[in-house]
Amino acid sequence: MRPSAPSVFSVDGWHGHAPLRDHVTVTGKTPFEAHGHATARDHATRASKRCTRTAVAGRSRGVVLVAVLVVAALVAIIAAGLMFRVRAEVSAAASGSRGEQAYAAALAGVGRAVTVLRVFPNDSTVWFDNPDIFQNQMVADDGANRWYFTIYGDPADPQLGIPRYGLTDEAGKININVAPPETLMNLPNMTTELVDCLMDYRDSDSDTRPEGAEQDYYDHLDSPYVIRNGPLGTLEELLMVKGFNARIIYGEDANVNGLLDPNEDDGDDSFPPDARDGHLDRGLRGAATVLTSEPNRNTSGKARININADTPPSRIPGLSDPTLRFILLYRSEGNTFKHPSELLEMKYKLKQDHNEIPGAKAGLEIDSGVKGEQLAAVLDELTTQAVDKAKPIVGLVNVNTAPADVLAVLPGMDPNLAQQIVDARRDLDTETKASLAWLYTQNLLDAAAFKLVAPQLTTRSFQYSLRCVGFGVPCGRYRVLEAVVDMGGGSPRVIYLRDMSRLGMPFALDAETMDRGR
Ligand SMILES: [Ca+2]
Ligand SMILES: [Ca+2]
Ligand SMILES: [Ca+2]
Ligand SMILES: [Ca+2]
Repeated sequence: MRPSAPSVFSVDGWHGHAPLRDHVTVTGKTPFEAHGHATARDHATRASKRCTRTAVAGRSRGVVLVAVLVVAALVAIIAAGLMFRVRAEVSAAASGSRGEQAYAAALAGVGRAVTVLRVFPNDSTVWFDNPDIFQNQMVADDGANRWYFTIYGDPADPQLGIPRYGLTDEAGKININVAPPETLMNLPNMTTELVDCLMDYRDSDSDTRPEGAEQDYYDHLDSPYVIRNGPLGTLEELLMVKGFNARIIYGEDANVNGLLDPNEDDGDDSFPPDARDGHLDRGLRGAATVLTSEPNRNTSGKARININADTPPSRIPGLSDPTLRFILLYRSEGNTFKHPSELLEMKYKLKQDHNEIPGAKAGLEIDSGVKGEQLAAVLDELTTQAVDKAKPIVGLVNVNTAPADVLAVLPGMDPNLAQQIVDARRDLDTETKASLAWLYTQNLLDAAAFKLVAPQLTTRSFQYSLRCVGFGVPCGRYRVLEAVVDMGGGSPRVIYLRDMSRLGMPFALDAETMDRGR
């Protein structure tokens, strides 16, 4: 039997989501740089220098506003050019010059996010939920209309109907490009068939897994296409994978606002179909990403030392000679380390005599000397993969920001342990949380359990996503953008931009708050 076409855009009446051509991945440069407006960065840098924490916290919101107005002015100039690159579909709500004003206002929001991340990359209290700098922010008054932006994200409780005004850390999600099958299987809405199909779609071979599908399946579709056989570029590319549809990716959240809207809780009475249970199934989207990576460098930005390299290191900052000797002996007997965390409380029985080191005879048990005190240095300074600037570490989950239900899906974790971690991290200071070692030194995990989870975890984040609505009052024109900002290169770059205006205004405008903001 000829296989039917995969349900890409039409399952259960799901026509609402933008096809793939609506997505763009802007690589290498910010929109400002991409269009040669180097001064945008200059302004932003100067602005960020002026922008002290108190200013952002409210003492002088005007300073930030001025900075954003400067960015917004530049953004307005380049908006038209960028639109051609994005090739976004222009919905009725967004047509005409006011639509472009709304688009520019939304882009100003992206600029605000970039500024905030540049100044406070590690302070989630500033960027996670902060209406003072993200809600109803006025960028221009053209006489006829006042133009605002609001940056929003999924709130903890979709039922309350209030968005969270802030950015989302992508490192708080599972990267489906590198997650092993057992992790994928634990994600919302996943089945063994979906996992096999995704694994086949992303693996480089053409060997079909038991319930999977390789190129030969896609060749026989009514409209055949070539599959990636590599990492997916966007989460929405999942729609190209056999078995996936919008219901699996977006759950019941048809307008992707993270809130439980009336039509998402009325069963089949109106689109979309839902369980009518007072609960919003947010689908795979809230827990999955394709965009996380971090440079293989220590916290000071220096290249890490590869303990699997042919020439073992002659010294390791923060580590003792016995540890260095341990690494040397272990490697010289043909072993390789899987991950630096393996060194924690590690013992090894020598198989050969090592005449160059006194006492190192076959049968001697040696000790790495790595305990809780050395663990942070081990994890920061060492790596087990070749150090290559072009080769970041992909898909680590930030143990300090990931929600409990995301931590729980990792191998070696369970819901109980994940919740304990989330509870414990609330009381820890930034310095303690700077290294993964806290999971061990705070007695949440013993050495064996730590080694199991450590290779999947990080305490750093480099990619942040946001959704931003730009709108005019009183005209009511609006545009909604989704963007991802990447900090991996040292300064923020917008690596993903999508116009999602066609999904509608994400929430009702709060006129009262806006009047206060005048
Ligand atoms: Ca395969
Ligand atoms: Ca394949
Ligand atoms: Ca919704
Ligand atoms: Ca419904």
